[in-house]
Amino acid sequence: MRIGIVCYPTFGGSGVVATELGLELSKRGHDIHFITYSQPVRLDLLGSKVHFHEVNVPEYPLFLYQPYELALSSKLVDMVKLHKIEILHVHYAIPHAYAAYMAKKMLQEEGLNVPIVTTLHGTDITLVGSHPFYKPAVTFSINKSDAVTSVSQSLKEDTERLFKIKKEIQVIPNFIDLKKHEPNFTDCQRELMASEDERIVTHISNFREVKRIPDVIRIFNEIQKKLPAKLMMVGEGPERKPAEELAEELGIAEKVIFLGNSNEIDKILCFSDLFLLPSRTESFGLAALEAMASGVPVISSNTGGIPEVNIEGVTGFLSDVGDVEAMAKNAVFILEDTERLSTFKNNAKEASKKFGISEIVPKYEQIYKETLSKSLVL
Ligand code: GMT
Repeated sequence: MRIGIVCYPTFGGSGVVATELGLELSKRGHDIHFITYSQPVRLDLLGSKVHFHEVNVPEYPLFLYQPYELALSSKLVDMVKLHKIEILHVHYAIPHAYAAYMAKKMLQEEGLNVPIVTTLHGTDITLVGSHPFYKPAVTFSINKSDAVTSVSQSLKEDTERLFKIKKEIQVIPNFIDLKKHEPNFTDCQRELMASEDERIVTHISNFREVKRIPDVIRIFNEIQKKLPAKLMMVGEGPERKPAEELAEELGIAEKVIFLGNSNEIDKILCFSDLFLLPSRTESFGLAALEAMASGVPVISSNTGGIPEVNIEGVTGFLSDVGDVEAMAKNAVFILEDTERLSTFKNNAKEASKKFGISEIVPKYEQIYKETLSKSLVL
């Protein structure tokens, strides 16, 4: 199949999932065309089956806001015609599903029928999409998609609760390339980060308010009172500076290492002992799954789709949002006993296997096939 993938190219779960999906589909023989405003961060491999088409938005001083949807829908029309793309898979409803629908209508005028698969990722529904300023457009574009998927059962339920959805939403969980998380001892440089007696606690995110970054620092503060430990903070975003200030204020700055964005999180996770994800809401928690695949147990909040990934008492522990005390207590429980830590690590790795890329990607292929055959009948 010739598949167009639209996503956000930046660090963030939806872009990561879209990129990994495209790469895997190309390995399975499909022709993949990424269409977005810059090359996706995890897309280092362009080849005969993986293409990237940049959406340019010409600046014009009359516009206070440059019209990205317009540029994207025009680019989709051009790329579908030029590369004979058969199906468009858009990740994140805003504004991708909307732009794809406009492209579809324009293409229909020329006698071309290109079905749209929309994958909902979370913030496009729970945080941004349900805002009254966007809601009618988001509802419309979901209902006009030929197929709709969500990355967790919880997100499906949220979408049905927040919008008037007439379309069936199919749940296809996020996935992981388990091979990337196999330990490679030449790359796993634990000794650069901490001494042998220290536990390594890690957090990876885009440092937005929804991730409750101050909770990460406060949980770690309690942990380090009980046992020697370091905290690796991976990512960039508006909450980074306040987090650095909080670490300073608590007197633990030298134990908290800010590493910035990384394309090699497997090389950080391989030496991590525990992952913290205390988010206010999380449709899935891809970062937690990546941690688990590297054999890292997870201390998280019990919100959204996280309980579909992190299993209470098995791969880690889940607590109410904001319950720093409980999260810290559970973290220490896992970290203080080497044998217990090792059991949690094994459990985490084992549980991640059900989200293996080869289990999940065929589900998308199936949806493409069904959607294409339905659209041929119409
Ligand atoms: O978490 C973010 O802020 C990034 C966001 C995104 O759209 O890239 O992540 C969402 O999609 C990920 C991939 O499906 C999910 O794993 C995250 O849980 C989800 N984030 C939220 O729901 C807050």
